[in-house]
Amino acid sequence: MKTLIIIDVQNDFIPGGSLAVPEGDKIIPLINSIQDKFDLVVASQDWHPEDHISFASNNPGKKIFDQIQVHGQQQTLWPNHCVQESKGAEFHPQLNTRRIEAIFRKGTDKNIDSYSVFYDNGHLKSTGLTGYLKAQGASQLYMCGLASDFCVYYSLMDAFKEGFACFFIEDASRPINSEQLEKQKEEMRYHGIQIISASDIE
Ligand code: VGL
Ligand code: ZN
Repeated sequence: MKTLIIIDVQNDFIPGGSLAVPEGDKIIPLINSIQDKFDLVVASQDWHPEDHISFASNNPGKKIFDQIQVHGQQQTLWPNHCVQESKGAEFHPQLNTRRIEAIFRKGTDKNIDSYSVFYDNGHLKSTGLTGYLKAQGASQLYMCGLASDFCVYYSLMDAFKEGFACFFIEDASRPINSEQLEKQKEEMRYHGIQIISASDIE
């Protein structure tokens, strides 16, 4: 069963937002145009409390994009973004949400970040997405959204480990750092994740 997972198409990740991904707005018409090709459409939202550890403002003496250690893992510090119930956390108004059957929220624990929509960055807590998808009969997962090199990449890396056939829709996604994405694409190919364009979807 073909499932589309739309990752974090939220105002804060779109130009004008606090953690804008370059050209993040360009993918929205494309995402809208492919939704009807899928049996199931699911979306994620980055959904942080105001005191979230990933915000530079909550780490005295640190600046945006500094790296810190959290539970033994490297954590990039970000501008405040996707605060629960704020405008910035809402889906972009141009995203068509009519086909979205379930929304999974992540980054809700103030003490740990979560790039993947399956697990937090420490792989301690699951969002329940795997169980939901398996119960629905999902087998092929197509992912798109923002940002390619963070939430989309980490979600794909978890998804293939959970046994799904995975597809990265590159032109329906945009990265924060395109050099980083090139390295990650090598890793995706190595693990059998297919890198496709929206026009490849039947
Ligand atoms: C994301 C940075 C911080 C993403 C979320 O959705 O890719 N990136 N939080
Ligand atoms: Zn975040």
